Amino acid sequence: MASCATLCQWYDDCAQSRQTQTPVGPLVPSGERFRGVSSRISPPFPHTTPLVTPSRRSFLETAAALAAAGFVPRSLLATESSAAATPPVAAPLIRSRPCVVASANGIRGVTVAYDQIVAGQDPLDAIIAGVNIQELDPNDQSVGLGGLPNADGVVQLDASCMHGPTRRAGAVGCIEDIATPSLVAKAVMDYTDHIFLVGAHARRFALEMGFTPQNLLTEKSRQDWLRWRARLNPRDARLDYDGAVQIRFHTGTINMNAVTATGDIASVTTTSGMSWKVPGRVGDSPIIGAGQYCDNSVGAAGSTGRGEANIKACGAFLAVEFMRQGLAPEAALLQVVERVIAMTEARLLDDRGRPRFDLDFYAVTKDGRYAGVSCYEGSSFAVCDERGARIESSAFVFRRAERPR
Ligand code: SD4
Repeated sequence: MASCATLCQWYDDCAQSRQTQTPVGPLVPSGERFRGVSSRISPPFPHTTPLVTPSRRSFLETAAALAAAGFVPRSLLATESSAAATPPVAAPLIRSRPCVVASANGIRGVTVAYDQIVAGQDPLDAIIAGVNIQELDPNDQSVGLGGLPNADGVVQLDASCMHGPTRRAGAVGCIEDIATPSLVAKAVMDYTDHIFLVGAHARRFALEMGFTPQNLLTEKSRQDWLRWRARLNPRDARLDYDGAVQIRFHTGTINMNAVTATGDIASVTTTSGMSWKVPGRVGDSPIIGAGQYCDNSVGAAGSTGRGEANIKACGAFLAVEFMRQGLAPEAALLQVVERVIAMTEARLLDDRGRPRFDLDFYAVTKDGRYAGVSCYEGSSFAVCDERGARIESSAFVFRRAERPR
């Protein structure tokens, strides 16, 4: 347990950095008009309580509580004498409860990521370790190894990530032969002055960085592709599709977002995109601000589902902006879905304005609140916090029965 003197020293060392923290934006009322319901109720005006600058006394109480719960950073677990020898400098202020939120297929990953962040691991490293589980799982046909291929039978992957504390981002689009594009996106972030590499050059960059190429098309995904090929409409995946029977497009993706006990935030999304896509097609997942976004002073958000619908609304960025304005995560995500629908062309809406596609969003705030929201009732998401890993029902805009046939 950290001694009181050590904690006081650390608190005082933080005082100066607290002066410079970004203020929270103005409040706006939450979106009362939405029809979605959730199993959880979020406080409507989350930022009426300041996120920063607790009193010295409340800081010590918080630190003691976090220590008891096992959340105190390793740096605080020093003895009095070792603290004197190496005084902690510029240590971040504790102001959050650790939380990891992801698409439902991230249920294994959120546990891994959560364990890592409470052990003091960087949040981006932690969530990338979480999504690597799905990327490397040949049975998950929505990401990485075993992902469903494009129309040519080639697995092309997209991924992006953001690191809140350093305000950096990385992305790859249409990369082939590398099972963990999330790690390549992070390598773009870490080792180049760029943000986004695509296609053959993204692959070449990965090889230069030491990634091992492999055939990502599993036998199961190849058989699925062959079945689709056998029933291919000549104009499949093109705008003049004539309504003939076709093998359904499949979608799948993993988005994961985390906040640590010290309020540091990160986000990542990785995918094989839509199955049977036009070769070269890039979805929303690798687009910073669409497939995922994070701002260390506010929170993070990301998406799964029809990328073409999300890209035009910059959904992840918009969600973070709504949270910055004071909306709770669920209200923010419901507003994003409403915006997506407002930006959708008529051919993808039924005669009552309901979308003919699925789109889900996930978000976490700097103080550890979270939400998942979907266009239609029936979706779920994965979350892990001090109560453990679990699947929760997403809030929604339309009831299941309202979905166009
Ligand atoms: C894409 N958003 O490529 C991805 C696909 C997806 O669940 O998330 N599917 O458009």
